[in-house]
Amino acid sequence: RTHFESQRGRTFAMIKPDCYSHIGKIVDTIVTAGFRISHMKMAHFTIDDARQFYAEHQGKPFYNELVNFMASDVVVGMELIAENAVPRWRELMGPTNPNTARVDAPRSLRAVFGTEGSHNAVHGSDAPASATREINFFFGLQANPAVLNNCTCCVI
Ligand code: RTP
Ligand code: MG
Repeated sequence: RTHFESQRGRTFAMIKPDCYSHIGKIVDTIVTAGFRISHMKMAHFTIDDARQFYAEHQGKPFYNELVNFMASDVVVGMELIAENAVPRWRELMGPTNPNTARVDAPRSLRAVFGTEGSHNAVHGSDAPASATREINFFFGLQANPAVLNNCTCCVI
């Protein structure tokens, strides 16, 4: 395995409930940016699902609003494969707050599709370990070394 290949990884991406009508454009942006979408699923979180998914934020002032928002309508979860998938997806998303994103990263997904505050269009894992936890939560999938390292169909 080359060093380049060993950097290849996966992340969990999710289209939040405010962006149902923009699924096509967001998927197009993801593929055009060079990610491989290895799994994709629609779901509608219960309040308890949303609480578990964002458990790290329990007790923060925005937690209840975030949980209610995430359970308010359908979401689309994706496992994305790319070199340095976690930071590359976060870069494509842009800063957490859409208003900040519009100033600092005007072409990012949150700048283009986010409205304000919690309604920021997309989610992305903050570290490889978070990606594993979130992918297991959403799909129940273990990391597949064949997909990560030997998939000749992936031109990324
Ligand atoms: P995410 O986990 O959804 O990808 O977002 P993130 O890493 O950029 O931000 P994080 O700190 O993990 O916050 C999770 C989500 O909570 C909402 N939030 N609202 N009003 C606020 O101050 C505030 N801070 C965070 C956002 O929906 C954020 O994406
Ligand atoms: Mg986060």
